[in-house]
Amino acid sequence: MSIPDLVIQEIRVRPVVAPLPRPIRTASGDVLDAPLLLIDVLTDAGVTGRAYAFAYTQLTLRSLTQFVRDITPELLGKSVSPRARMRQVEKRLKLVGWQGFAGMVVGTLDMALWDALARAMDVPLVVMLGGELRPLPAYDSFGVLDRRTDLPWLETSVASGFKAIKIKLGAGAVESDVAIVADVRRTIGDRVRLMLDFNQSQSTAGAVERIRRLQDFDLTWVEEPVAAEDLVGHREVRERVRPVPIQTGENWWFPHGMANAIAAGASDLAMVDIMKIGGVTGWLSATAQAEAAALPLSNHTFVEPSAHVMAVATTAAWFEYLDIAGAVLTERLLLVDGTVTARGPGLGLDWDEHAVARYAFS
Ligand code: SMN
Ligand code: MG
Repeated sequence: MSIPDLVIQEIRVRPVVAPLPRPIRTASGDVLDAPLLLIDVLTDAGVTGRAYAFAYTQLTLRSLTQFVRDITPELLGKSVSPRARMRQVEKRLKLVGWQGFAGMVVGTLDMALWDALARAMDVPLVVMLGGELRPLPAYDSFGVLDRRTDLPWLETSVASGFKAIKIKLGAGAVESDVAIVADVRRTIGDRVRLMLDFNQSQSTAGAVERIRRLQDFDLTWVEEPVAAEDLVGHREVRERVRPVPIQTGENWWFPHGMANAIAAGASDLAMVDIMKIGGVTGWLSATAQAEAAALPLSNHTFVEPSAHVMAVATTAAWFEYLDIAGAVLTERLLLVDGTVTARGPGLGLDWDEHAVARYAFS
């Protein structure tokens, strides 16, 4: 069976605001619902590639929608060749740069093109990438927790099979961080792994102080302690809090964003956002970079596409289970014995059209 020569016939874009299973409160702002851009790439062979962009806030949805509409004429009639289309738009947007709307749209279109190819071959994307469907150890990802009400969520997670939990910190005083981590460690026990995420909220000195106060709680990693683009700050925190591992990467834009962070020695681990890294095409570069730098590689939300690309990553580590699009899908990606396995064909995304209509954003 050869990869068919598909041609892009139409690109549909639909903004939605979908409900989340629980709010994602962070020290840098709260995500109380999921503003998503659903993209369908229709081809001449009747195969449709699907993907979604995560807009983080409703403020960007209309602009992202318009950008898809504006770039579409340059893609119609072109082959469904993700690498050729990436080269095409890279040349077109060179002066703009990837950070922001352009990168978010290009990364999502790339995912949809890869989805179309794999669907045309009627295989899961992971198989087309030369891998196989395999269970990925997952951690349950929470926001900033309220000690008074949220601890039962953790008990439910551990009871459902998660062997690792991430919580977010940094929203209050150091003492409140210490108190919540002590409560969480007491709630999940010593055998469940614990990751912390400051979501870029601390100064270098503040991050060092908080991590040193928390280091005895057996931390698997501490994520984005300072501003994502502050690579020197990440490296300084990393050197001053050793052996506590520093994690970052969800805000690396395209492969060069990752290369710059690795060169700066910014982190001990890497967690790559498949939209911001440049879709599947960008992720495949990230896989190679993580392998060369011996960085354990994790995903950032986007559970459905990430389950495919993590399965072919040689340094694949913990899988972030943070479901942001499940409310508009016919089937959520589910946890089985603490693991997640990709589903096909393609990325395994099928829109629940009733839900899409219900959560439509205009
Ligand atoms: C996060 C922040 C905002 C939205 C989704 C996820 C977070 C994470 O940084 O790592 O899960
Ligand atoms: Mg994070």
